[in-house]
Amino acid sequence: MALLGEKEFFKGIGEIKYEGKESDNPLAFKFYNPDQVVAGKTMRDHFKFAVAYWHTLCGTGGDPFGPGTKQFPWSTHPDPLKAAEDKADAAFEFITKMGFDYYCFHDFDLIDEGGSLVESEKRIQHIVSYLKDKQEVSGVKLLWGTSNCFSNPRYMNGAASNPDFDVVARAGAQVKIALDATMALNGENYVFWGGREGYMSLLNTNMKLEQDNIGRFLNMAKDYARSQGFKGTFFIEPKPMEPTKHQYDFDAATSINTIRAYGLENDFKLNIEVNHATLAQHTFQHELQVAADAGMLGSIDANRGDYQNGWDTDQFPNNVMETAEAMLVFLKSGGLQGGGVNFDAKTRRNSTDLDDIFLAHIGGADTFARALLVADAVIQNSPYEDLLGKRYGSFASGKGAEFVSGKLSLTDLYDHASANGEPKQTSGKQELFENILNQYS
Ligand code: XUL
Ligand code: CO
Repeated sequence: MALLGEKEFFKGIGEIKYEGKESDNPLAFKFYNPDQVVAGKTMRDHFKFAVAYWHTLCGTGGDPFGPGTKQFPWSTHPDPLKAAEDKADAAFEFITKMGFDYYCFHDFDLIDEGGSLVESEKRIQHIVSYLKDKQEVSGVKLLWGTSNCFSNPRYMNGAASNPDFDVVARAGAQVKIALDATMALNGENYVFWGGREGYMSLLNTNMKLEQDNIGRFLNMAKDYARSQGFKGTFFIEPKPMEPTKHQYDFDAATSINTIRAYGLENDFKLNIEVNHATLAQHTFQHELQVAADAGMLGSIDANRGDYQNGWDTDQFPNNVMETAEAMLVFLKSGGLQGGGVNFDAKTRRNSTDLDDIFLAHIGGADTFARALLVADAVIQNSPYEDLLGKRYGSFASGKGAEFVSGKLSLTDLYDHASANGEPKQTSGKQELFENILNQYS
């Protein structure tokens, strides 16, 4: 294959194809049929599936109790530039074999950080020009870029929210370089996940100054990118905790407040991650709905948590029924604005074969595809929409409609209530709604 150059990292694995649910081939899609049209769009266009560089190419499975377990045949070269090129070759081989169109990265997933800002920038520029060629040859595109302002010890007290201006400025320089890289690669969006933007103890924290500084910082990043011609959308990715106890962008509602409080609503939307939603004690579909209702449903980081664990396990999605509830919100709100579905997920530490990475992404894509089909069938063929409409039918005509259009006063409510006596009891029919979802799955 011309695309692969001399090296092939995933030997013995060819292009992953759709073979339908009767197929016994583990290395085939059973439900994700990229060209199948659902609700007026191909699955490929609905999802814009992306591979997350940090997990898939960099994550060898280390955890607080032990080192990585996976032997990746790339990134072994002693020269960091060559190691980064190998990693890029592996990335593009993988993405192309999966038949996906997109990838996402943090700056220092692409190449190791250098010993100084100047050296780091040189390294990033080197790998960006290498990736540019790979994008051109393969047709793979950059869904979003971001900057890792949370791993390096210099950010232990935060990046944009750091109490020391020198660190804030250092983060600014890093974000400028990451924005330049994203723009050079025609990145469609840029993400801010506030890794250490939060606090552990209020005793040593000036919360107002830290949050206002984040607002100033985001505005600077936006102004710079716009001045360089960037047309894409910026996303904030909410997360309630981990690494800090109190993250400033706790959930969708909190992040929407950040966006509005600092005048960013024309440029920023949200990137909603499943496991971050559940850590915030919300469902994924709740977070999608909050974002959609604000006109800010931009992108998705697909994964799942574990119901018995209270941390960010970043497992691949596999729950069709839960994802179907999310796809109902997705379809009814018109999909994602500018973003896509990025598999921010990692294989388990004891999944050590290279083909496990394929199996994981196949499972994730099939889960979303099957869930989309369920949601579409529920909307198109079931009594669901009718039932939902009827539940709110009292606002469609008469006094209810006048209330919705703002024509009534509190005295009008009093008059209506006085004339009508005790309202009749109306069942919420939750079990019926749940049964419909089950029936159409
Ligand atoms: C962390 C997380 C990040 C962001 C990008 O939980 O989700 O990988 O997606 O920084
Ligand atoms: Co994420």
